[in-house]
Amino acid sequence: MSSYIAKSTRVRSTPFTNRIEEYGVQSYTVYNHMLLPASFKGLEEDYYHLKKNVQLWDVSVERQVQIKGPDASLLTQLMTCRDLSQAKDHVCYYAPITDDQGKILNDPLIMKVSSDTWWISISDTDVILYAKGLAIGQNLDVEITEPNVNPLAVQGPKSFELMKRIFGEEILNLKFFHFKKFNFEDHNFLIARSGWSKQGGFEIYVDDDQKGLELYDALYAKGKDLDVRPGCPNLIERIEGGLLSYGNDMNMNDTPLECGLDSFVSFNDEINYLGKSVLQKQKEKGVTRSLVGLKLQINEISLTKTLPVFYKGELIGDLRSACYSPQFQCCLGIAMINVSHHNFTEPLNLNINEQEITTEITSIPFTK
Ligand code: THG
Repeated sequence: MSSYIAKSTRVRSTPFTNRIEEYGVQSYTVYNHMLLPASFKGLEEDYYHLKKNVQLWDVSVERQVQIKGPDASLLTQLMTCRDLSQAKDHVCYYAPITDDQGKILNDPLIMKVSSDTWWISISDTDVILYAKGLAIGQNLDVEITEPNVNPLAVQGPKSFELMKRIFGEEILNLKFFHFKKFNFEDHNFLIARSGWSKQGGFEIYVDDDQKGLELYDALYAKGKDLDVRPGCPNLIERIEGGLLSYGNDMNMNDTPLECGLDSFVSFNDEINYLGKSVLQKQKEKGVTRSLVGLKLQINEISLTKTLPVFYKGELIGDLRSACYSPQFQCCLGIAMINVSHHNFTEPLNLNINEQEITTEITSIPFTK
């Protein structure tokens, strides 16, 4: 039996919901209290298409928390362990949000969009509440809002050709994780070379619903010969590529150091953020567990909750995401495992879900 998500104002639709329903969205998930398409023709078919062609992704769920005002930089830095003191106003920064214990509350991209305004492009938790709480508690002079901005991602190897047809050759000069304004029919759209896939592409920050729909239709019309299709973040592609998913692979009981995000954690004396002293201690002592990749010698797996992982009867961690990978021809998993059991040289016999599975423990991203 199939089941449906009951729509309401609380589970928000997006400016593109009508289009993707017309084009045959198969399932949704909910992310930031909003509809996120989860499949169109099926997980594997969507995966093969994404790796070869170009897809339009309605990722409106990547909400922007806008921090504006004289204390905007202070507040934004207070929330993230990444050093933003040298942030440029045309670059995206992957910047984990931490609490006072150094635990991860969110893993957004952060962009300085003007001298006193930041956008925090969030994953699935209510960062706006944390920001407001801190601003009130610390008496900061900022205005915190969620503007009507609905990102549309154009992903896949043919995204470059498609975007060139709409925005001209100049868009091809945009470097990875850089952003700039580009014109379409008298409207300037902020566009970044980014997106939650490893297949290349762009994210268009749509700040006008009507113009956004016109742009959506133009991308669709101009991409016919490229086999453009609606799409969405793909579980298989993102696991193969090692893109971590907050709420799945990491949660608010984990620190960035346990999640292998060390390069986004600053211990610079001049930088002040919540959880810094705790993270400093953890860095000195070393973590006791961390995220690893698992290559599981089975042909099928599907998770709806984390699964405990046992080795010789002992609980050594938990499996947080997994799928069958056509590229690696085995199942791939992302798991939090005690460092005492990181064994990168020989396969182990692990017990997961009452099944003995020969498993290779590897680093993330996976390598062949
Ligand atoms: N785009 C935008 N907002 C987002 C996401 C996005 N918000 C939610 C979620 N995704 C945030 N998390 C991520 C995680 C990984 C990446 C982007 C956002 C990513 N990482 C690159 C990688 O791992 O190869 C590069 C990281 C780096 O080196 O800085 O792209 O996708 N707007």
